[in-house]
Amino acid sequence: MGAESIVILTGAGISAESGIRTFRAADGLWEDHRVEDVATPEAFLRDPELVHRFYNERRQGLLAPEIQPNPAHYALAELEARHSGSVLLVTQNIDNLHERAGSHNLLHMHGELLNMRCGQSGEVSFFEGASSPADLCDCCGEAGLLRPDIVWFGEMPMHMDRIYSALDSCDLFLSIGTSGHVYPAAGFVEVANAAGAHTVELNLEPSRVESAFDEHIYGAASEVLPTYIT
Ligand code: BV8
Repeated sequence: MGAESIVILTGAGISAESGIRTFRAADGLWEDHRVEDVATPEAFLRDPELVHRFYNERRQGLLAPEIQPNPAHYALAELEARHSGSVLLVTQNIDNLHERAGSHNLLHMHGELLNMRCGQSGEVSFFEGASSPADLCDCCGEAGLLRPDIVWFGEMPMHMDRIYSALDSCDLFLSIGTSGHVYPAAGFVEVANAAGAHTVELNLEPSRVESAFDEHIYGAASEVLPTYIT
């Protein structure tokens, strides 16, 4: 891969073959719970018990032994290890499969399922259990302040400055396993295009923003990615 600086964006599709349901697949997560019922600050205010339960379910699901990184995650970790230039991996996913596959230069722009955050102090801590509104935070010692360290709809995604500065100077932008529904992630390809980068969409099917990409490679990530990066 000749490019000097690579930015990679991943979405739920890269974890699909690891057994984590995507949001928009027929049996996706959103079908079980309407988005406005769980992934918004308003929902958390209105019904914290439901929102804690929704993330507890997904956290326990993620920690199940059968959930493992798949060849697509490993291919990206290998690309980072081998590439002489810079590789920044930006994921929309809240799972930890990229880390477990060995990726290091990684930003979770929508947060992480295995972290909890205190709404008052902002303190973030690793968390693998089941949370509830009654839990006391270690920092303030009060109940009702802990929330999943996850970016809900209407909230500002994380690490945006670092992401935009990497996009502004990248030569290659790979978008993998994302449907292009959710912004600002779906707009990253335009920033990469403006920077003069070569932009590639690797997905099971055309995304909503497929027309913005120079190149399209369709197929299952665990099949197309290992071949693409060699
Ligand atoms: C913000 C954490 C402003 C939660 C998530 C109207 C128009 C445009 C935008 C908006 C609008 N109304 C509102 C907005 C903004 C909104 C938005 O974009 N809404 C959409 C729905 C229209 N965005 C926001 O609210 C964002 N914040 O804008 O803030 C702001 C500015 C300043 C100050 C304050 C605020 C925040 C968005 C983050 C929401 N949180 N996740 C949780 O997980 O519970 S988003 C969540 O959904 C995921 O993180 C992910 O990003 C997204 C799902 O998308 P994908 O990852 O693409 O998954 P999906 O299932 O859709 O697609 C999977 C793809 O993989 C498919 O294409 C499939 O074909 C493919 N695939 C399947 N299997 C495979 C495969 N590919 C390869 N191999 C396979 N095996």
